[in-house]
Amino acid sequence: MVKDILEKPESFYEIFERKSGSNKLTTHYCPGCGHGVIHKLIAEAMDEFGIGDRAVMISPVGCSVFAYYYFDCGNVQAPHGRAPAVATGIKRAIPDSIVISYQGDGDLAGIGGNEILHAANRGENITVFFVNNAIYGMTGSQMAPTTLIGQKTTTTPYGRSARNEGYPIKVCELLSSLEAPVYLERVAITDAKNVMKVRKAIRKGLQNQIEGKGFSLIEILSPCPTGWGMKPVDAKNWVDEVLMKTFQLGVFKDKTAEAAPEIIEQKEFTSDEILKILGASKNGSDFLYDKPEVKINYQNPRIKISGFGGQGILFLGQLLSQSAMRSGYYTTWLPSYGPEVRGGTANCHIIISNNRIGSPLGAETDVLIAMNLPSLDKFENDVRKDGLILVNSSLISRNVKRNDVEVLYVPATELADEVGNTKVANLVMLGAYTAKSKIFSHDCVLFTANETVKKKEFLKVNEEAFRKGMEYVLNNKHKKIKNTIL
Ligand SMILES: Cc1ncc(C[n+]2csc(CCOP(=O)(O)OP(=O)(O)O)c2C)c(N)n1
Ligand code: SF4
Repeated sequence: MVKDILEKPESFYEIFERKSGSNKLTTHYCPGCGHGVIHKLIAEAMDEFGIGDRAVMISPVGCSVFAYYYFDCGNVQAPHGRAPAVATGIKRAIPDSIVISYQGDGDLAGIGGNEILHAANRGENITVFFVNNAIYGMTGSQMAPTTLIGQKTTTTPYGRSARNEGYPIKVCELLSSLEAPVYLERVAITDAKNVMKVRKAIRKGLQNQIEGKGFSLIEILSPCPTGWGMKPVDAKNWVDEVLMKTFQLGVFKDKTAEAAPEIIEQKEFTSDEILKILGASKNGSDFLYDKPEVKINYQNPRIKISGFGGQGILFLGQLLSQSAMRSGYYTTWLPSYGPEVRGGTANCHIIISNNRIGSPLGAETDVLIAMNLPSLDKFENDVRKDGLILVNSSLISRNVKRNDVEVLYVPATELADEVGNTKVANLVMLGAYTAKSKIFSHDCVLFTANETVKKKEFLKVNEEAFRKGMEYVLNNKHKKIKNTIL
């Protein structure tokens, strides 16, 4: 039974704070745009099913990218067209979540055409709302895969021609040839009668997921007055009179009645099992080091390691993360690739925690390992108050400017040279950090390094470098700054 809701759905945020302090009560959509209405119908359905606290909305790339400013639920923004892949990952990791993939036609049928095909073919238990406005709204009205033959867009100024650009892709018809999808329907945002059908279809798509029935996709024909260069009323009429001739409304597949609910047993893995899966167990047997007692200031660190390409920055991060795994912590390792690899700074972000980790990236850093000056310049201010900065004082000839953090000046490159290989400055820093934080045992780190390093001739030099770093800190030499202080 459909309930009338005459107020703002609870599944929307109270205010739409797109920019801090903007406090908007309205959406950013153009007048007459279908997205706002569809958002409201989804939010009402979420209220009705009471799924707000377990729903995850995947925002696409396109006009609806800001869904996360409106829906008061879990929100993830996916790269262009990749929402079905992101939805798959979330649903499989958390089967109890209600995952909504919200996508435009450029996003779903263009760049993401392959993604949706395979998610549908796998029968993922997700709900996809496919907003078909036959154009790329956000980027200035370019042709979409669903643009009609003869329709003028900025990239088809003489109208789409089948010969040049092919035919409009009919997603519901296409997916209906697949075995797995449970429910495929095309509806339209036009008059009140059609809006009620959209409402019903949205509810059904969500209900299917709640009952574990499988893949549902609701294609919603939606006006884009701005993209089409029409007044809102004309745009609505154009959906009715023109768009629907190519994209006929109706149910293209409905196996809801016979679809058996999927029962997923979620297995909890023990730390030992995880190590085995990751191939991190010693000689194939279960192997875990004890977690040492760690001073409160060094617990659960979010670590940034930064330097230039060739300094083994990412490898150092891997060693930290793997040592953390072997010591029974939760951990993430997030490398940053980008233009940096061509000579600037390379960096990675590691989290080591006693608790489950929500995101691999935090706004603040507890520990910064700066291997060169640009890294210190760039990340010094991201370190939290009372955090820790390890400075490779061989290459950084200035003091840390902050006076509210702890600093270890370690001449890592020189110490590495002393053991005969400049490249193991990263291992020196690993030794220094291990000695300072005592977050894992040095046996654990050495074992990890030995397991990880493929060329066995490096084992000795790695170990020496690691010990040099440890000794340097344990002997309290790190307070002395060797280089010129600017
Ligand atoms: C990888 C990538 N390619 C291209 C773009 C540019 N881009 C942004 S939105 C968009 C089209 C979105 O159109 P549609 O999915 O139909 O959504 P609408 O804006 O109409 O709601 C494109 C091509 C991008 N952001 N990322
Ligand atoms: S450009 Fe089109 S799809 Fe985007 S907000 Fe405006 S009307 Fe809506």
